[in-house]
Amino acid sequence: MTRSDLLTLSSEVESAVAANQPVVALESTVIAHGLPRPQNLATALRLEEIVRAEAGVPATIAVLDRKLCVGLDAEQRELIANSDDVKKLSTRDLPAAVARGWNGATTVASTMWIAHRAGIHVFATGGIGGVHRGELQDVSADLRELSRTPMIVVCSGAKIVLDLPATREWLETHSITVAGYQCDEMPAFYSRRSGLAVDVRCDSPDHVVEIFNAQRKLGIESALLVTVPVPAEAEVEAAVLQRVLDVALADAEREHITGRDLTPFLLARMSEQSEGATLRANIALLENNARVAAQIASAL
Ligand code: PSU
Ligand code: MN
Repeated sequence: MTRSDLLTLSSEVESAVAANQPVVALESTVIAHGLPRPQNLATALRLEEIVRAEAGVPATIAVLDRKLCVGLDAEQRELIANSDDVKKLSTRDLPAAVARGWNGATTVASTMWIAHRAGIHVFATGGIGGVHRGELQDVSADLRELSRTPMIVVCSGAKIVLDLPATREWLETHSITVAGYQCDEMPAFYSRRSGLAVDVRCDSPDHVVEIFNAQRKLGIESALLVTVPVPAEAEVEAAVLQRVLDVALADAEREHITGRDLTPFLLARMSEQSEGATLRANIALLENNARVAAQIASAL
């Protein structure tokens, strides 16, 4: 079996890629492990609708029945959202998932890996993984994949649960250009501000495309990270955010939560503690990022 036998594009995505139409890749870990039921399935559907409303073709990615699936049908989407037997698969897990027939949702890292090989150039997500807080050197594979995959990744910065200054430094060291979409500061997921500068401000999809094209001309093989702040009306107030973050981090430490379970645990705990305010922000920024990504894909 070759790599292309493993890669299955839905017919819609396949013809859109072949015809150079705007396609936006979407990840599935946020559906399976990042959001609670039933909002997860509703959000997955909504993100696809938003991409379509901007004349784009959505390509949600997951691993099902030993295939890297690009573009899911309704049944596959429901399985990812509602089955208890869906693993969180990062790039390192793809070989085992294919060999053992594990069904799984893809993270930012593995979604990029697959989307790039499917010929897709634009990907929308919520927040990327990064350098975790604390003593242990827990660095998300999302960062490494960003450093070696030439794609436009639209997000709201790195997740607030991370060590944001350390994550910012990692992006710089590995030559990942960070653009601020209508902002001068990297957003911090549920919050519009981080105090960390972006490398360049982009005010329109065309500005983003100009930089992406320059990267290609220069032969720079890393991603262009386009950071978009959460819409102001959904931003979580700083004091609330600090309180729920402190509780979540302390609970994770006490319960010895580590590895792939850490991010989903922290997000769920913050949502409980904030009476859903962080969940509302998460959904709002995902929707907004899908829209911006589709506009960028159209401009490309
Ligand atoms: N963004 C969200 N919710 C999420 C994630 C991103 O709004 O759940 C997921 C992404 O799939 C990302 C993963 O790749 O969290 C990072 O996990 P880790 O820190 O274990 O690498
Ligand atoms: Mn990790």
